[in-house]
Amino acid sequence: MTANFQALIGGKWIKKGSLGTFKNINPANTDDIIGEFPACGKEEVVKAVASAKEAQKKWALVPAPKRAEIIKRAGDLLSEQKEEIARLMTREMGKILIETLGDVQEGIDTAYYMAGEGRRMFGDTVPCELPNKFGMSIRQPVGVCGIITPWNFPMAIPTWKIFPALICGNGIVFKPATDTPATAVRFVEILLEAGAPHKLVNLVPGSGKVVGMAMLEHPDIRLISFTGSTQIGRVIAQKCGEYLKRCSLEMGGKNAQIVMDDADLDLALEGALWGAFGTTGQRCTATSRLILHKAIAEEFTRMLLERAAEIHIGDGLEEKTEMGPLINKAQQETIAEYVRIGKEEDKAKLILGGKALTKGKYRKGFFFEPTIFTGVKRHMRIAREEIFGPVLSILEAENLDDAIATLNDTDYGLSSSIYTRNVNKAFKAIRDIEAGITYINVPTIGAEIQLPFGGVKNTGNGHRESGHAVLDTFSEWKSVYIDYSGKLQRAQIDTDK
Ligand code: UN1
Repeated sequence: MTANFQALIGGKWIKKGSLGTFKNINPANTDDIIGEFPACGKEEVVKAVASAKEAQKKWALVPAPKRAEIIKRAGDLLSEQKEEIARLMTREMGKILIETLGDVQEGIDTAYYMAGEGRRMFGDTVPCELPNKFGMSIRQPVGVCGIITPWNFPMAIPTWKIFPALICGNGIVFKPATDTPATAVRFVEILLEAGAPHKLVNLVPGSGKVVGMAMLEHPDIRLISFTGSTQIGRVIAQKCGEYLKRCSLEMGGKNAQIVMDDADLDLALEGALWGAFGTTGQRCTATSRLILHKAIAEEFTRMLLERAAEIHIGDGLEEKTEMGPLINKAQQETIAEYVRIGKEEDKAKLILGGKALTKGKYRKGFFFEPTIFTGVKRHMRIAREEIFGPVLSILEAENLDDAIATLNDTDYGLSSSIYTRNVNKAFKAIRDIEAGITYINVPTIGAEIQLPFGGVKNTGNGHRESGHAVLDTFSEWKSVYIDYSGKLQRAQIDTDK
């Protein structure tokens, strides 16, 4: 197994980085060490960038439909190895098998979508204002792209970034999260097997402080695409500002689900459970606030409490498990700290959970109970800060306007949801909710890859992943004017002749 867990720098797999190695641990069972991984440093980043830069020049000349064939093959290989990769992913990051299968599926979907872009990548052809003149816009590569990804979607998120980067003709320096390097290795192996040039794609595992920082400061990395916390995103944005790098950030969320008094409560209940406790709440799209119309608040809270108390917690590879562990000890401590904060905030009431599970079969993992607070008010920290765990804050609203105002009363703006059977209310919510994604009668999680993904306010910096929108991140527009009149024609000046 160890042979698989290497870094890929300049077309060569290496076992050790300049900073040695680090261990990858199963969060459901700390006795289970998945492997040792090279801890890379600046030296490896410099080599990786040089390699990607050189290889990118050739790759940019490969016709996009040919690049697409490689991406399509990568999709096929992901498909063939879906189950095996999903099992490895559950082992390294804890979420349950159906979710890790879904994570790989998201990568497959992106591969096939982006392979299609190889024959599209639409630009514009436009009429020109002068006779015998032609105008069009084409997409060109950006150069070397720095890809920095989180641990919660170890396959989906790297594929969201790397497939579009490749179809647009770019070179890759990829730093996966230190908690999930094994899935990243599998992905890069698949890219090579599918035919991606060895020196074009570089995998540089290591810490954000060292590897990430070296990527930010390297002048030949022209673009950084990052998914992670708003705190780190700010640092990245500042650095990219200093170096005038293009930078696409997908950061935190404090997503809410509204349940109106006319909603199908059973349906809304399924949505709330899945949105809040799926992936143990560790999605940027997770439902961390539930905004209940006051007329149904009591009944819905009772329904939710009953079901949430029954969620089966355990190792994500066991079939009966509905919620796996948190990613690591630090995250377990953070969640416990938020519960402490919640308990101290005036009038918030802990009605379920609130504790790390540390005994019996849970003693070797980073488990946490599904946790629900009621009586939460907009100003409270548990209503405002991203927690990234199985903690749900319930707020009440007087009516639709109040519910939307409560939903919008956050620094973030990624995902949002409303359950209502009233079409007028649904459309008002679509118009007035401040978020990159709004779901009607669907939970806040589960975006499909053919629509743009990203958020407003402190969630993003104006870019989107997925859909064709992501191509705007990974390509530069070039406008082309072709004058076949054989004479100088001056735009804006010779137009009346
Ligand atoms: C994330 O949490 O960063 O929409 C991504 C969803 C998934 C992707 C989540 N398709 O919940």
